[in-house]
Amino acid sequence: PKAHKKCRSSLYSVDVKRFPVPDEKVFWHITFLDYFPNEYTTEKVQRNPRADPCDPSEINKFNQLDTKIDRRSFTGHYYVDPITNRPRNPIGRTGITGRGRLYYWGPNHAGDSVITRWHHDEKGTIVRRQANCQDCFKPVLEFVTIQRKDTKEWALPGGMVDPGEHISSTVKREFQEEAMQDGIEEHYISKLFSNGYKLFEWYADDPRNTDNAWIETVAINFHDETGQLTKHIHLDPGDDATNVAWRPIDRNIDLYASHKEILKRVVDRFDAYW
Ligand code: RP5
Ligand code: MG
Ligand code: MG
Repeated sequence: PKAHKKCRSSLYSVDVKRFPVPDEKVFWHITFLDYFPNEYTTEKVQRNPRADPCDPSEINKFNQLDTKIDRRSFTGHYYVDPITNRPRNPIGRTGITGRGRLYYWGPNHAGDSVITRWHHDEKGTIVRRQANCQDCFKPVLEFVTIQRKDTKEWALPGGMVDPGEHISSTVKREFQEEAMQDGIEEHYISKLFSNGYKLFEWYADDPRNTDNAWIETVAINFHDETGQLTKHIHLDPGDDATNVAWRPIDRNIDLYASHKEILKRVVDRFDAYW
């Protein structure tokens, strides 16, 4: 697997330092004798009744569907320490143990939506840009992006799967919460979200990941080929967002967590400009 990056940057939150993990020491099978990560779980998570118990020994369904909580990983079977019963991050070291800000030991499932349409100029023509091949112009896609309140980074609209919730409901609900005004244009939204295409389901390189808790996400593409549907949907930043916008896609875009990798998948899907 590819090594994670964003969960190794020096700080977890303002005052918690991650133990530095160099690129070549990420994977667990590489010996790192003087690896002494800090333990960190926020007070808020420790007190939250909807979060897991503080002692993971109380959980006996790791790597399984635990009633309404899916503790399975897209990466396959993850290791659980036989003494502490703590799950181990399937990608590698993050410089911190505990759960940080995450509710669950092991995988924390999320969903993201990639809403796309073709990028048009003022005259209504699809914009084409010169691609990496000779005399070859490719059409430009645009997507809905939100600016996150927590890190200020631009991101795909998305959020955590509620217990028992189907991923298709998660992505629609989170899009409505983060990118639109409440309860309007339900007809257009339902139409847009009726035809999804799964782009990605894997470990997310999220800055909140720890050695014992991490995010995995399913990203679903909803494409509006003619642009006739999304023109009725008015974007308005919601609870977790300070901004929302349509933005043309290219390779220089910098996004939260694994979202850039997800965008590349949609570009490949439509053979668009990158
Ligand atoms: C990312 O964190 C996922 O891809 C998803 O976008 C997000 C879920 O967390 P919240 O938006 O609920 O904070 O890794
Ligand atoms: Mg969110
Ligand atoms: Mg949200």
